[in-house]
Amino acid sequence: MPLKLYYAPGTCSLVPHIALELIGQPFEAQLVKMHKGEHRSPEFLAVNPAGQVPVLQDGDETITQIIAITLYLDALHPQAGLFPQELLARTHAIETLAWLNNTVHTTFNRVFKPEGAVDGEEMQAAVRAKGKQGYAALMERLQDKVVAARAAGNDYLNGASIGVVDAYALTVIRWSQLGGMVPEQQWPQLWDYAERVAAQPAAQRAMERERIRLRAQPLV
Ligand SMILES: N[C@@H](CCC(=O)N[C@@H](CS)C(=O)NCC(=O)O)C(=O)O
Repeated sequence: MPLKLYYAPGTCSLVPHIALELIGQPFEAQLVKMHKGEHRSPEFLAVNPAGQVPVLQDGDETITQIIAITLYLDALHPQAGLFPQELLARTHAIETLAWLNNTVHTTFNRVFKPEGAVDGEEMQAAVRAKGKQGYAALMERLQDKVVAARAAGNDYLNGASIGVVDAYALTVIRWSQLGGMVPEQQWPQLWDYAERVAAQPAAQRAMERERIRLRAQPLV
């Protein structure tokens, strides 16, 4: 039975989506229409009671959380290069992945859905403004990591070819536009990197299936 990924276009499920494309074996991609509230439907809540994507199913097993899903995929397909092979490089890739997941991603939530943090329009506007500031600082740090990787002779955060950490970096750089932050002029090296990642065949296939592009219209 092929692996099955529940995804919603342009969300963080793009990360395991690109990972599955890097593996290159057939998988089932199940669209969850979040804009129609399908992630809150009884059918989807039976799959993931948290009402979130991504979800990976391997037969009867259900796995959630990007870090767990991608490490599982890596263990199943160690030759796919989802993470660096060498121990310290691998550890630092997982370190960056955890930072993207627990810091960058959660800061974006404050920009995109401040109503999840506080009540009242005024407070929400303040949370969003603070979130945008924080996100800009995080994009600066992400660019530093990209520049450091290049200085060490690596085109990507994963090394010579893209891996899970690059898929997540691409996702959050794309979000910076959705959040109306448009850091392109301010961070040319970051956008040059995002373009190079997005141009990779596995990223292209996943983005085509999701019908998304790197540059998106701001939503907030
Ligand atoms: N920590 C989770 C984050 C998952 C997450 O935030 N998913 C978002 C899309 S990017 C979602 O499904 N949001 C819908 C909701 O929370 O209602 C992971 O690593 O998988």
